[in-house]
Amino acid sequence: MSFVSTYKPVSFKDTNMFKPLKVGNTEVLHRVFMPPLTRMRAQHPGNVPTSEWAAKYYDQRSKRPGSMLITEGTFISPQAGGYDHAPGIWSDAQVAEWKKIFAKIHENKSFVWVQMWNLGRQAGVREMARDGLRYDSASDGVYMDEESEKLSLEVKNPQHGLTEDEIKQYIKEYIHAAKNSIEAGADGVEIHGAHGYLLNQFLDPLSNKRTDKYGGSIENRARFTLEVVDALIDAIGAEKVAIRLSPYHTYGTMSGSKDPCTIATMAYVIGELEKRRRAGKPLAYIHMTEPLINDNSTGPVTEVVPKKHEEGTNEFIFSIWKGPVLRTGELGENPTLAAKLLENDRTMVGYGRYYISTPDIVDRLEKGLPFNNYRYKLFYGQTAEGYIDYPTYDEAIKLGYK
Ligand code: FMN
Repeated sequence: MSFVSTYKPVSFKDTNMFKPLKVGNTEVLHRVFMPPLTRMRAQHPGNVPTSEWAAKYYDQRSKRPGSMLITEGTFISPQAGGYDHAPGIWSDAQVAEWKKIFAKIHENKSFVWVQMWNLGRQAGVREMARDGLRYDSASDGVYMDEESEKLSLEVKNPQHGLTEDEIKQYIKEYIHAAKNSIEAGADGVEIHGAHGYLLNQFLDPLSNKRTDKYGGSIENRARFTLEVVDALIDAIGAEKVAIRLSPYHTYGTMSGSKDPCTIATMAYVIGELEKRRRAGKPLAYIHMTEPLINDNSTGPVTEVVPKKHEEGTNEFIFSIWKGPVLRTGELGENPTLAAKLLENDRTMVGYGRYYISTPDIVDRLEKGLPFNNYRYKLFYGQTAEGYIDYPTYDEAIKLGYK
């Protein structure tokens, strides 16, 4: 293994990166955060985190006091799931394991947010059929692609558009999972509204063909997302709630920037969140996925080759939303861009793949030291290898990294 040598590391010591920032009820001591990173190391059946490994993994990455970590996508209920080795936070057994993980993070004086995940039509349809669970989305039969349609019909679990009662049930499950997260010690929750998962399927007219109050106009398509937001504000308090959005992404067969109206939908949601902020219910932050050509970086199974950023920008959020903004997407390879984003005093920057490979990434960003290369083939899998065996800088030097 070796250090990344394809670009020259720079020190962020004298930028806003090392200024504290209030996020929800927490005060982070620097503006680097670990974005949600699915690692597929939970136990099946039960979707229980493997805490001996996971506690070490999150411990290694929260050693720098005042760091902010967002957990990997975490299912709010079995019906919201569909990957055997991703964790959930609906059961007592899961909460017990998360408690141990969050305790480690807090021992390091760092903070943790749980990403609330609901896959919709990105679920493994075979696994859903095996477990007697529906294959949900906004609308009946609007498949991501031919392959998922074929498989879904083969296993006799056709894509199902949610009924209003089922939407209400999901909202209850979001509340239950959010309360469990707080009980387990989390500092807050991030609603996953991005990357083509269920809430994004409702937001996007390509997957949402409904004719009721959850489909058609922007207001209607945004209704489910905002109902989840409001339910969680009531359940755990606005300062403990956040959301992730990805206006430009086509992952999961979303419109992204192919549809010039996508930004209008996102701007509406963000405007509604700003209204709540002004009414004394401020969400902790909004997390924006940056516009990338390489959609693989939402969860690659092949190596990510950085490409230039596509036309489009998330800057529009600053004219609407006046709270903290988190931004993630190929910033590891683009230090100049990261520095530019940090000039805005409400901004935090996320490093995904390099937080996996570089547990002490914050120290290295401060000192201008190179990151460790990552092994993308080990991003997912039930191994300690590629998970808890990445060295700190000093360890890497001893190991002979070049
Ligand atoms: N994004 C999420 O919102 N939830 C996830 O669970 C999630 N899992 C990911 C798993 C892997 C292995 C990778 C590489 C990315 C994942 N992402 C997920 C996207 C990252 O949060 C991030 O946006 C992406 O890696 C781009 O940042 P980077 O260029 O710094 O890696």
